[in-house]
Amino acid sequence: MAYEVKNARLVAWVDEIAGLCQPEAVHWCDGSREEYDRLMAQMVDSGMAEPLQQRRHSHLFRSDPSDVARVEARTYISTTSQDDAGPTNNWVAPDELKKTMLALYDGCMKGRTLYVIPFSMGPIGSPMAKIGVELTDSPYVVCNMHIMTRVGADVVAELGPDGEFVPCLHSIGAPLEPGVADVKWPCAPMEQKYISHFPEENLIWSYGSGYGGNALLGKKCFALRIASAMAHREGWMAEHMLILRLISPEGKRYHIAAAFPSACGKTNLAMIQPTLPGWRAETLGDDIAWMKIGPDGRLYAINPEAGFFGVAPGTSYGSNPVAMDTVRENVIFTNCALTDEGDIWWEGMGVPAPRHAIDWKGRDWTPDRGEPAAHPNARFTAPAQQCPSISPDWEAPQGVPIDIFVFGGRRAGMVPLVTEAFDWDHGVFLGATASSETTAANIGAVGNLRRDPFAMQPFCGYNMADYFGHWLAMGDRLGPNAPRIFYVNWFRKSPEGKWLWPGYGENSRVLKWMCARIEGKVGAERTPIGLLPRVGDLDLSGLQLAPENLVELLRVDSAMWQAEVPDIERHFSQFGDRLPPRMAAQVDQLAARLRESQPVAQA
Ligand code: GTP
Ligand code: SPV
Ligand code: MN
Repeated sequence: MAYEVKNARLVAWVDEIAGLCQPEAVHWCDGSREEYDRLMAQMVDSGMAEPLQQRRHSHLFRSDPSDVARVEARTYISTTSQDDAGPTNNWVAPDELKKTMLALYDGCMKGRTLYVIPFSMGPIGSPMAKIGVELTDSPYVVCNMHIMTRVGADVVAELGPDGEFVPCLHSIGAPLEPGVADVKWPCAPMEQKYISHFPEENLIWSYGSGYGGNALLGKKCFALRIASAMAHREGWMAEHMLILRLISPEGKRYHIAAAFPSACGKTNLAMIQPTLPGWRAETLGDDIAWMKIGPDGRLYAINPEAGFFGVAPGTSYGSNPVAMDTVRENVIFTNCALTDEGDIWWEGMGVPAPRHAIDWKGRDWTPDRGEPAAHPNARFTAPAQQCPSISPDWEAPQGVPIDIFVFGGRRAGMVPLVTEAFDWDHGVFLGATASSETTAANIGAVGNLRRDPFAMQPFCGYNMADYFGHWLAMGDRLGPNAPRIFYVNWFRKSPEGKWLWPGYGENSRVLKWMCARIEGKVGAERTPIGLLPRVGDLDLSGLQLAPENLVELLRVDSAMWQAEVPDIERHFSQFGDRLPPRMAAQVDQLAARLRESQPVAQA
């Protein structure tokens, strides 16, 4: 061990888990480059990892075809009372779930090493940072955690003899019997997978999956599900949000935090290269924001992560050049295709498909195959600090003050390009009723419309109705310092299935309108669903956009929205008495505005 562990609770817990899981060895991780390289070399030897000839210090992994994304159906919020988990979470009573999982954990690490990963979410020493310790039998998880979090001796020192940490137990659920050859991506069958959270004791138990948010427990499990429950108790916020600094030509800074569901554009917006002359952007985070009210009464955000676990397909020099430059070296690629030259490739990379490649399942692939070479949820794991647009303040311990909240989703129809909330309560209503078509980031059907409130449907560690109430309470505390709230939809399609809006860097035009709204420099039209830019309010200089597209992007179809009201009522009715009355009032107000539907009044 490269450091001394004085934390008695940690030592006792590691002993207890080692006794339960019966690993062959226990290794305390120090987070060093040497450790990373040693584990990678072992995984290259075992055939699990493929070093990439064309990218320095980078490797490709192929997961088991059954283990390619988060598993919401196997994810549990285990509270004493089911009501505290609420209707949007899977629930099993803690005693019962623990009994089931203890049976699975019994001897589950036989023939493997138990790695102890002390990690910090947030810059070490930041008043907003929190410490976790992940125990895992996956060296792939260790290397990913090296990139995604801050790992090592500094964390153990910060923890001290009696510091608090969140215990995060992870096993791939594939004990290795003596003499049996390992498979390349060991994991357990679906019905044995459990991604379990015990928010009443800040505890995480994950079993059976080695992929992404199921296994890198600092991310969704800790920084969102457990942290959201902590934040509710303690009066702060843990959100599925990117953090972006937008700088106007005059040098004025705006900090934007935006919540879109998985695979709906957070990483892309976080790394935006504004197409509007003079506007610049800096990246602070691409997936999670922890926010607290500062001494000046404003809301300050930090990114608890240290890397990006980004969607690969669709990432190109055309769509996201910053991401392309971020993944040139020191990267872990998972489920991308491998070219004959020893580089990775994916659909939508903006370069022609290779004539031959090895696909994500490890098979020979040619473009005529009729199947994608990369899995739609193929990912890159890359250090944030090597992102060319990373903000000099991305590790500022106090965070950055948020001016603008943006919610959104992926909707081919109806939802306009951008809407501004009338006020905080209405903004919370927009977040609470957010809807999106499902994506490959979860195992399950893709393209199904569902409500995904605040992009937190899969990540809220307590009753979602109480979460709405928490947002209302935070707004009350913030008062005039509350960020302004907007709702966007980059994903409108024509009847022929073409994007109506170019997206990516051109989204800066929408962001500019938001900033101008804050400054009171631009108008808006009052519609039943919120404040919308009029055609002349958006800066579209230099953009070739068909006028009929723009009209469609900014159109509010009252009849369609009227049909949406019963669906919103159904969505809210699942919360029963627990729904804050202020949210119920918002539905009534929306219905009334739609009935009246008085067009065009100036805001
Ligand atoms: P998670 O990591 O799962 O939380 O996803 P994310 O929200 O960070 O999504 P990401 O930015 O990785 O985008 C997912 C997909 O949406 C990619 O294929 C992008 O190319 C695509 N996308 C992102 N922004 C836009 C946009 O403005 N317009 C269009 N048409 N597609 C976009
Ligand atoms: C998401 O699904 O929102 C992700 C990827 O960011 S994962 O870490 O797998 O949850
Ligand atoms: Mn995400």
